[in-house]
Amino acid sequence: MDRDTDRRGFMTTVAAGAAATGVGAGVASAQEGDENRVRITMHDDEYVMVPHGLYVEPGETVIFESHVGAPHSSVSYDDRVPEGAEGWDSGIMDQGETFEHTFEVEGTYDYFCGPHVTLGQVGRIVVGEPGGPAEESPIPDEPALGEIPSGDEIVEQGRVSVVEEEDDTWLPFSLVGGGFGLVSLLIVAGVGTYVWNKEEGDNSAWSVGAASLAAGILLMVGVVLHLIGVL
Ligand SMILES: [Cu+2]
Repeated sequence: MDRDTDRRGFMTTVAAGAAATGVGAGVASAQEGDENRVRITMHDDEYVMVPHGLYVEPGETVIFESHVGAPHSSVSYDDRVPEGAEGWDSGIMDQGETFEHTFEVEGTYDYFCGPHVTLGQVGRIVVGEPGGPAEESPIPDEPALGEIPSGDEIVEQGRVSVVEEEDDTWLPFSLVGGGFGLVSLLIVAGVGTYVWNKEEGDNSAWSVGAASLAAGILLMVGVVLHLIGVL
């Protein structure tokens, strides 16, 4: 192989690394929007709904998204929805899966995550005017963080959350995007250094390449461990 061929190969690898970084950024921006979205997720090692108090207008749809700590579900308490209202049960959802429910009847709705209800993963939705059985007795499963807000508080604030929502929703995705970007660049640097200097028979170049590769692989392991909740 001559040097020009090496250089072309190196630049192709750099481009692939840059593309991988771009994919990471795309993951983050796809999380924007959706005012009526509840993330069924984790914060400070606790299972939480974010937000755990949400106001919607009658006829609006709420999207429940299974997030960190999945599998999760979204299930209404049978006896804590307004009279005449339909309950819901998303079934078990893996991370990234969503479930939608449209709320037609005004009142207060309490709900929980099936796998984590005993760990306090519960939430409340108010549609129009608060009311119904959910307002008449305390929720049977206390939230792991904070308190279930009153219906009036939810109407007043729109969203009530014990979690800084941007931290919770953006951080994992920034970590993933940034982590994979960095991993790509380190692997590109490792392979590139090796290819670039192969002809020279320079052992120090081998060391730089091997160190970058090792760092890239270690980082990737770290990102994966973070994703599955070990780190
Ligand atoms: Cu859960």
